[in-house]
Amino acid sequence: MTRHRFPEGFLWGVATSAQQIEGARREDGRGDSIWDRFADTPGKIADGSDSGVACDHYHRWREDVELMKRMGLNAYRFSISWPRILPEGRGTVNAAGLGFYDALIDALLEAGLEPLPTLYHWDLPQALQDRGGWASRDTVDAFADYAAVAVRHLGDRVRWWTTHNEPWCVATLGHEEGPHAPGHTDPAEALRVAHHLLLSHARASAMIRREAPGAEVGLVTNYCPAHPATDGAADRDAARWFDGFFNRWYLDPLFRGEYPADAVADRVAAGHLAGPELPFVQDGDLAAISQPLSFLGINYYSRVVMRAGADGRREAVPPAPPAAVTDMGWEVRPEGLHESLLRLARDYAPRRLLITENGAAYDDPPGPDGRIADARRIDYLRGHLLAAQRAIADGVPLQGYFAWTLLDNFEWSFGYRMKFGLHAVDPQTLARLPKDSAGWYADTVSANAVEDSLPSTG
Ligand code: IFM
Repeated sequence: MTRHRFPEGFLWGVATSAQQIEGARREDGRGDSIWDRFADTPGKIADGSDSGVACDHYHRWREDVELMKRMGLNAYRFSISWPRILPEGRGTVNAAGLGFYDALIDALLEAGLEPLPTLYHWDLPQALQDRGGWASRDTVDAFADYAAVAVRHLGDRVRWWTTHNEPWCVATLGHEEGPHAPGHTDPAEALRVAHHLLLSHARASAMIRREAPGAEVGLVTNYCPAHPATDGAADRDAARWFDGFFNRWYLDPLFRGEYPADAVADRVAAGHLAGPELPFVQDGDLAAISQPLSFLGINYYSRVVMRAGADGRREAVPPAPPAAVTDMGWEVRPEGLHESLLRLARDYAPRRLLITENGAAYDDPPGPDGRIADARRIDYLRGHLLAAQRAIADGVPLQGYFAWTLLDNFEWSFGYRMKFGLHAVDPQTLARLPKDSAGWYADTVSANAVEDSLPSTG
C-alpha cells in the first residue's frame, strides 16, 4: 500500500447547492425559483417530491458546519440562492436572505473552512423566467446586478467566487431536452441561453473584480470525455460531435474567444442555426467572455461512449466490456478524470483547476447496528483521488477537490431517490447520519494523502 500525497495548502471540501439542501421555500421573504415551480408541476420529479424542505439546511446549517469541521475539511463549496437575496430577481434586496449567508460564512471562517460560493446553481428567480429567463439578454444584466449585491455584502470575507455551475445543464437539459427547469424543448433557444450564461459570467466576473479586487473568480463546467465505441470514422465523428457541444461549446469561448467551428457546423446541419453566424452574439461579447479566469472548476462523474447508430444518429452506448455503474447508470471510470485534467491543462492552460464536484450515487441502507457501510462510494472516491493525484504529479495545476456531496439531498428530477451524500438524512426526522465514506474522507483529508489499497468491495 502506498500513500500518494497532495500538495501543501490543497483545498479539501464538499460541495452542495442551495436548491438541493436549504428548503425554507417560503421563509423570510424568499421568492420562488424556477425549480420550485417546475417541481410543483405534476410528473416532473420522479418521486413526486419537491425541495420545499429538502435537508432543512436553512435551519440546520450550524449542525452542517459542524459535520464539515468534524471531517477536518478546509473548504466548502455552496451556492447562494438568487431568489432568497432578490425575491423578484432584481430590485428590492431581501436583508434576511443576505443575513443567512452572512451568518453561514462567519461560521465557516470560524471553523477554518474557506467559503467558495457559486452564484448560480440553477435556481433562477421565477419572476425573471416570467420575463423571458435566460433566453432574454436582460437576464444577463440582472445577473450582474445580483453579483454586485452579493459581492458588496459578502466580498469582505469571500475570496473565491464561482459565477455558474454547469452551464451545459442549464442550456441543454433546461431548454433543449426538458428534464430540468424550466422544461423547454427548443434547441435554438438553448444556444441563445448558453451564450447568455457565458456573457453573464463575463459581466458578473467584471463586477466582482471591480468590487473585490483580490477575488479569485471562476466558472464550473461539467466536463465529460467522449470516446468512440469503435475506431471507425463514423464513431470517431460521433465522439467529436459530443465533445464539441458538451465540452468545447463552453471552453472555447472562455479560453479562446470563439465558438468551435465544427460544433457550429453541426448545429447548422441540424437546423438549430440558419448559418454559421450566431445571431445572439454581439460585438465585444466574445472578448468579454474570454477574459482570463482565476480558476476553472470541473465537475467530473464519468465518460460517454459514442457511436453512429444504424440510422446515422449519434448515440451514447454502454461501454464494452461492461463496466461498473453507479445508481445514476454512470460508468465508474477514474482514469477518465486523469485524462480530463490532462486534456484541459494541455488544450486550455487554465491558471488553476479545482475539482469542484466528484461523487457517486449509491443507496446503502443502514445495517442492523445503524451503520451505513458504503464501500462502493469509498472505492469510487479513492479511485478518483488517485487519478487526481497522478494528474498533479504530471504537472496539472490542480489545487482542490470537493466531494459531491455533504448530505443526501434533492437530486433534481430524480427527487430524493439518488443518494450522493457522505451523510444520510432521515426522511422523517431530517437527522444526519455519517456514512463510512465520511470517516474515510476525513482520514484522507487529515493525511493529505490517498492510499492505493485494494478496493474494499473485493
Ligand atoms: O446534484 C448534481 C449537482 O447539482 C450538479 N452536478 C451533478 C450532481 C449530481 O447529479
